[in-house]
Amino acid sequence: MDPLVLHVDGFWNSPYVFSVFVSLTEKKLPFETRTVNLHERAQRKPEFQSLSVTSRVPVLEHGSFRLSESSAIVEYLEDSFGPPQYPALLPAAPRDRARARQIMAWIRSDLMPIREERSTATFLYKQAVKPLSPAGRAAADKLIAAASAFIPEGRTSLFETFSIADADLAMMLQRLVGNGDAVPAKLRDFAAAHWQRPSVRAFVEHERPPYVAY
Ligand SMILES: N[C@@H](CCC(=O)N[C@@H](CS)C(=O)NCC(=O)O)C(=O)O
Repeated sequence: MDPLVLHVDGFWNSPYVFSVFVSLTEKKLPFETRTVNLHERAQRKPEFQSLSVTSRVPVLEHGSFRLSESSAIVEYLEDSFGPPQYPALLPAAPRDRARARQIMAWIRSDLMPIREERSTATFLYKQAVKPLSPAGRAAADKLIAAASAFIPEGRTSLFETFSIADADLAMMLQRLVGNGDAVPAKLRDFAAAHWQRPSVRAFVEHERPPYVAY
């Protein structure tokens, strides 16, 4: 098999890197990681620019093929290493697959005040945070309403089996849960269940250098 190399941010706190790292780990694929120190603007170096084209992490190398954009990488992994030989990242039923993609696209394109006021560094590096601003609270309420609608009652997964949309949604909810913001019990249970998942632990517990704000 062509070797797989994942280019990650130096602080291991990119939610997009997280999604791809968890996908590779769930599929039990052997892969190496290479760090790109964004705070040193290493993404602008010509060698990374030519590799990534877009100068952002994550980038997956699979042999001579290079791909950026986390959702494209997840889909590529699912197409290249699909079930039944490898564990699935997306549900099998078309409507569930579409819902998973909807949630993934929404998480990547909305809720900016939460991403700003509750950056992943706040809980992965345990930084002090201020109370949510009115815009942050409005975004939190929107996240809580949508997640409550998406997650079926009595379940700690979106669908019958794990999907990468679960991990993405858990990471977004963890921004609130991990900072002590009020979240309904159903969503806390959902986030806690996924936070214990071995693929998620492997990312959360990965060694990190001291954080430098940039
Ligand atoms: N839509 C992209 C977002 C990737 C992204 O924003 N990566 C950030 C790190 S979290 C990055 O590389 N920033 C460096 C830059 O934009 O210069 C994805 O899903 O992969």
